[in-house]
Amino acid sequence: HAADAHRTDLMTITRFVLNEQSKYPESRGDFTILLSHIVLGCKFVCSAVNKAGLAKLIGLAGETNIQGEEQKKLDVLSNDVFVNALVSSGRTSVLVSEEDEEATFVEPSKRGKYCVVFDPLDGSSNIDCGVSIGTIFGIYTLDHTDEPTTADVLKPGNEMVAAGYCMYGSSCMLVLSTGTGVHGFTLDPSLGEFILTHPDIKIPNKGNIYSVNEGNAQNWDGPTTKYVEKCKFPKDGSPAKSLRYVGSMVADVHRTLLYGGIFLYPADKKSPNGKLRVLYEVFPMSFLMEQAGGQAFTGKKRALDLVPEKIHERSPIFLGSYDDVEEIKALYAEEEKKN
Ligand code: P6P
Repeated sequence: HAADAHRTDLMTITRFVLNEQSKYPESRGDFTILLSHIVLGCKFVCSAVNKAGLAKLIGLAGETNIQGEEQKKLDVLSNDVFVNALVSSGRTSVLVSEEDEEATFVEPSKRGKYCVVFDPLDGSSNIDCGVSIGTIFGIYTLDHTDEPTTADVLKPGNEMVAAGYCMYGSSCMLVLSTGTGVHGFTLDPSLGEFILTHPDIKIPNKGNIYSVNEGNAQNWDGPTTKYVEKCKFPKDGSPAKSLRYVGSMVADVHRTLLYGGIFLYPADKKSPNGKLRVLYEVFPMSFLMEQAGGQAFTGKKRALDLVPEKIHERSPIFLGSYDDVEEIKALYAEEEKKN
């Protein structure tokens, strides 16, 4: 039977996580139940995003439908789906969403031992031009039985127990780490199941792609300016790097994870903390990069060691291939010595 195992022994994401969780004898399947609700949300969003192009015809997602009702924008719709799925899982106590100004505290009867931070539809401004967008999430455990507060999610990324993203592009891919490596699952629409297609993803130690919005170059600080200059005009005779920038974090990070290289959203004069959000963009992507053998740096420290003070706090971020990030860390260290 081994010969056609890939056809008859389907490793679905649920089965994969059950296998992983069976390593922890004390686990009672709570995480698996939580994850199955996140997966449900991703399947819904995948279907809605794929229909988005038809929205104008069938009045969905931000259009006025034939009854003249204002349909919800896709990112608001996605947020409602994820909040409802997470609350109904009965495994969460605190939720932080990019779409909601305040954290959601789950009612006592439905509380569980996890806190989830997420961006339900990151890069949603790219929907109308068909560019890949995605859901990004990170998971903390609740380590007390008192009333939950925002303190339960204002924790360093190094306390996250799992993180992942789902990319809605030419195919729907869910990339996940529960702390034992990074694994990629592709949605098989005919089965409605995410199937393991990329086991144990490792990012190349060095890449030849840099990914940054060059339009902000006039506002960058010294080390970032020097690093990008080095990518374009290498002094050591090595080939110049290629620039690839989609402008949708999930797409840029996914390419970096698979092909190697570095993704940068630096601080600049206009935004001293950069643009990307710590809890549900920087931390989950940094967690994945480290689990895949890469690293993530804020310009000052290891990204996962940041301790956020506000749930929508931003941070500069440099993440990707280990050796590439080392180079920009050295430039920031040099700058530090001068000051
Ligand atoms: P800029 C999308 O709006 C987003 O939040 C990320 O997905 C993406 O990496 C970044 O902003 C792009 O920002 O300033 O380059 O357009």
